[in-house]
Amino acid sequence: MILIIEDSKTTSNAIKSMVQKEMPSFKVTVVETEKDARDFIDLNYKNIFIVFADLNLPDTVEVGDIIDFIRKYRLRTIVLTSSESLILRDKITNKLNVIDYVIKDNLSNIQYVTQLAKWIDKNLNNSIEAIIVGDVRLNRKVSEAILIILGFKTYEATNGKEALNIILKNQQIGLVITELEVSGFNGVELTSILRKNVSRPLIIVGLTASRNQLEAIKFLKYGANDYIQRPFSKEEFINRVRKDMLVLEQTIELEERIKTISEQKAEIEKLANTDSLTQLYNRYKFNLLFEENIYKSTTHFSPFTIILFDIDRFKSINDNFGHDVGDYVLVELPKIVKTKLREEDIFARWGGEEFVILLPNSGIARGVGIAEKIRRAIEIYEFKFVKRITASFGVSKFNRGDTAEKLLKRADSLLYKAKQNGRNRIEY
Ligand code: GH3
Ligand code: MG
Ligand code: MG
Repeated sequence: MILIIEDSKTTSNAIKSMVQKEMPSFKVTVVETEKDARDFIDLNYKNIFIVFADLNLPDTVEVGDIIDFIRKYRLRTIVLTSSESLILRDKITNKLNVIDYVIKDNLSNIQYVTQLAKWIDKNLNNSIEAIIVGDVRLNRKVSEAILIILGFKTYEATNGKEALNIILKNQQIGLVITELEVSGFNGVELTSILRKNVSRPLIIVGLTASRNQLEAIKFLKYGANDYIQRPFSKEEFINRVRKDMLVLEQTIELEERIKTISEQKAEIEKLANTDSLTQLYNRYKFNLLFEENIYKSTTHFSPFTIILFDIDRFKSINDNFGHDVGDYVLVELPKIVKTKLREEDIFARWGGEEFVILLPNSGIARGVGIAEKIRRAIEIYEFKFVKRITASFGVSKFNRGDTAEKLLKRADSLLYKAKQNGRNRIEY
């Protein structure tokens, strides 16, 4: 829930409609006096996400009382004021629970704080964590207080080594706020170590009181995203962190998009190269690898051999047992064949019930040997339904000067010859 404490209807309506537009999941409640505000908060503080609070209400005794009351409940507060007085601004925004102030009736100002509230809500929902690195406890506490109202869960580390351990252990840490000088490491060392050891997107922001520009620039050079010069105002700190974190969000989004695209690409590639029934390479992929091997063989003088084989009388399997049983044989047969091949051998479905194997670094002897092993393995395998089947083979070695077509034609003629000579045999 979002609470608006404001006696001017014009102002509360402007804020309410902006909030409802930007953060539609939140219920908005408006109260007009301090008394109503106190009563409402006493009862509902657990459900309040953020309070917009006017400082001058009809029953206000002392300006700022209401802020102190809200602070007791640790509720995030945005102050509504009608003047941009610096004194007021410092006095109010220095309070721990105050995130920012708004000049009433300035619509773009209202829009700005609403966006800020929306961002804080997102931080809480995404459970983004931050680590604060520095020797001085008080300095860490200043950063911590701001980061907590911004919706971060925080860790603290007093030196670089400790910081590195915590960051490596906690994957949700997306933001590192580090002093430029810390014992053990300095911020520059820590940054470069983090960049080397953490692959996930990480925003690193440095804090320094030193006016040493060179050191700060070195810090950026080693991979920091930003640095903040002391003394800084809460407004500056918040806006720098917010801007830096936007980079993180965009990086994560971009990485996710790249991942999806490369997954899609791999899927498309697989589809383009694979025979859908047998999951073997298809003819298209085989031809690519065939050309590659011809090139390799020509430049490295390494031999290769191809085996073309075709199931005998496959048509009768379809005729006698049905097309589905024919399909089953086409899926089952490659499993037998693969047990006789090495990792680097290329095995593809050439078409129909015809298969092709390319054996890199193999002469005719290995080609014939493998073909014989496969022939034998098929012959003795007991297929479901059809029991025994056989296949015929043509084996041919690549000769210098061969084109893919020429070599295949030779293998095909040999396969034809094997069929002519009685099937279930090898010709080479
Ligand atoms: P041969 O011993 O001379 O090779 O005789 P065959 O019957 O095996 O040869 P033919 O070329 O006459 O028949 C091949 C059959 O394979 C014809 C075709 O319907 C069938 N076929 C081709 N692709 C598939 C497929 O994906 N699934 C099934 N079930 N059958 C297929
Ligand atoms: Mg056949
Ligand atoms: Mg055939």
